[in-house]
Amino acid sequence: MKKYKFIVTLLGITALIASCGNQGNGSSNGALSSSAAEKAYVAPGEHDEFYAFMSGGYSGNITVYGLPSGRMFKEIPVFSQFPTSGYGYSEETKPMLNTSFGFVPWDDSHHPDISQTKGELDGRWIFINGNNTPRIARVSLSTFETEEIIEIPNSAGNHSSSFITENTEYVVAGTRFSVPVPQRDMPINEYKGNFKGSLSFISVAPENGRLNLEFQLTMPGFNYDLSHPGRGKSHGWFFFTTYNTEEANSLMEVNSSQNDKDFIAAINWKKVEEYVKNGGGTLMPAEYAHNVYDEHTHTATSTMKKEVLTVNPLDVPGAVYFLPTPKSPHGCDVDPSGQYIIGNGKLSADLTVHSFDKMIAAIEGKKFDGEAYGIPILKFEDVLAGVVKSGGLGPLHTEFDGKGNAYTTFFISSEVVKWKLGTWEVLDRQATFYSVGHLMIPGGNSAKPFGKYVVAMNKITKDRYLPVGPEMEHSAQIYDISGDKMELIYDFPTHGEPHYAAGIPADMLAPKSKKIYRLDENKHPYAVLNPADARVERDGNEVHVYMSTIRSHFTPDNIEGVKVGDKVYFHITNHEQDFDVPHGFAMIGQNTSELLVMPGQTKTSVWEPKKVGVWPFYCTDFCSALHQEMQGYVRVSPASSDLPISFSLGD
Ligand code: RUQ
Ligand code: CUA
Repeated sequence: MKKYKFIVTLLGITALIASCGNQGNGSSNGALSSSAAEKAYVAPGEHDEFYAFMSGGYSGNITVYGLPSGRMFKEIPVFSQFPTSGYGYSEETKPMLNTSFGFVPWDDSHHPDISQTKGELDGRWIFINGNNTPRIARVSLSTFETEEIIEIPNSAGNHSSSFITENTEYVVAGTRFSVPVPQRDMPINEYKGNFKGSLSFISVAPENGRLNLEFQLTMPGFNYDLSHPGRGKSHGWFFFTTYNTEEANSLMEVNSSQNDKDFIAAINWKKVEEYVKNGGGTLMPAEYAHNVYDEHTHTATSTMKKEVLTVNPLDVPGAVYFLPTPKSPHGCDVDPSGQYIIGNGKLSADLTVHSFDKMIAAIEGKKFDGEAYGIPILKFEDVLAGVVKSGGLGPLHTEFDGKGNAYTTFFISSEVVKWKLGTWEVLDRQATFYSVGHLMIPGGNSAKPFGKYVVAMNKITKDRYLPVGPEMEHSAQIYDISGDKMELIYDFPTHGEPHYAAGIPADMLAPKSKKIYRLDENKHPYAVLNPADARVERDGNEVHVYMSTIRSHFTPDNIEGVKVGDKVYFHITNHEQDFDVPHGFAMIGQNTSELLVMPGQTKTSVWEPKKVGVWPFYCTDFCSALHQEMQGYVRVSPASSDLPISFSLGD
């Protein structure tokens, strides 16, 4: 451990020397402010400057952090069941995880993206993709709860997702793995020419965020890895990196790395949209779930959709072009002006920067270099704006600071490299610990980045923290980028595997963060709005408990007349109307998780009693000095019993 401290100290000294030698641009590089600890320190009781929403990778969720403190505020359950709140366990939220494959209680979440208006963050919603069972989720940035999940048919490994257009017209989802479309029984080695890659455009209703899968472009069977929207001058276009243009289906690490160049696919979605509005496209049978959570009934519903509109790119001339891009590109990033499209060939050292203006000129001049499945390929030299001779290895992702600089991560050489847009010169490089994947600057994927910090999200942790067995949480580092040189100011563990993240100034979200649900707006069909209406009703072998909670009791708290073989529904309404006073509910032997019921909310927990006896339930959240008294009993009689239902409180 001492050794590492020593190295860190050395690095600190190096940074200090570097910043001393660079007095050009003043204040933030001065000797006093070079105290890294001070820059990351947010005093107890003080609030952070930014929210950072990190994808949870194989946790399926999103975690919320503060910047620059690196403090974790919340885990928002999205694609995974979450016993901490009862998400995916309560009757109300189970439909959120419904899919055409049935109930899928997990996913792999990669790329959060915050809604935008005119290319700038607007803080209404955050979207994220489920990679494994293709889905897109919309999370409210006032309740910080998942409100909607839509499944994507004809997709597999939903990875070039979920990125949004400049005015949140669409959230875009692309398939990483091409598959037979429609799915069918066929030999795998007949992949080439037969499998397809679907790029899906999901509209977002401006008033309430509702998602609708408008159309799917049926592209050649490549792997569509990442994507980003055009903005400003390139608004109306969307760019996707591809790899495996070889269309290999086995030993991919060799066979899909044969071509010197793969493509960035440039999609003029406005053209496709117009084509579709004029009746273009083919309706194809499909099956995909659309799940919506209603804030007033506190309940989700799942609807199975039956059709999807597919578009053959060859039917929309001028809508799709390929830009040759070296060496199996991964990241596909667009600068804040919309002029530069950066493709990071993960097997190369150099970054390829394409020019939007040059692309348009080449298209207008009809200067093509052949075609792939009928889609015109532009000439590499005609669209190239420049090459960044990075000196690093394994470039992955790029973000922007809004001051004319770009920052690219290098997985193999474990570093972030800062370079200048337009001159392509490398300005600075800082080590990451270790093997960095994505990086994030708040607003770094918009027309208006807030270029004060960059967060590097690493794949390998190794010796950064105390060992905790073979598996470590992934590490992240925060760098201050307000000066000429990046300065490492903090290092913190994350949860799951944060692929991408999205950040936003705290003052855009904090004032509108919801504090309670209003009881008088509760439209849950099983809500108890007045404790006097609390009751227990039998309906065949179903028992419905209409229960209310307030510090510090359940109403009712003694229930008799329940029998073995019954199915007992506890519908629990929290009557608190104070910020941060949830009550919990847990029943002994229940085959599900506890529930955490927010003030004004109703949630339902199911219990199927298996044994005769008197069984307790209790509140799981320490809600008051008398929280330990917040408990009750259910008497369970034999299946043959004819004891009638009765219930009480205080007698
Ligand atoms: S990935 S580390 Cu976005 Cu899933 Cu690049
Ligand atoms: Cu309610 Cu503890």
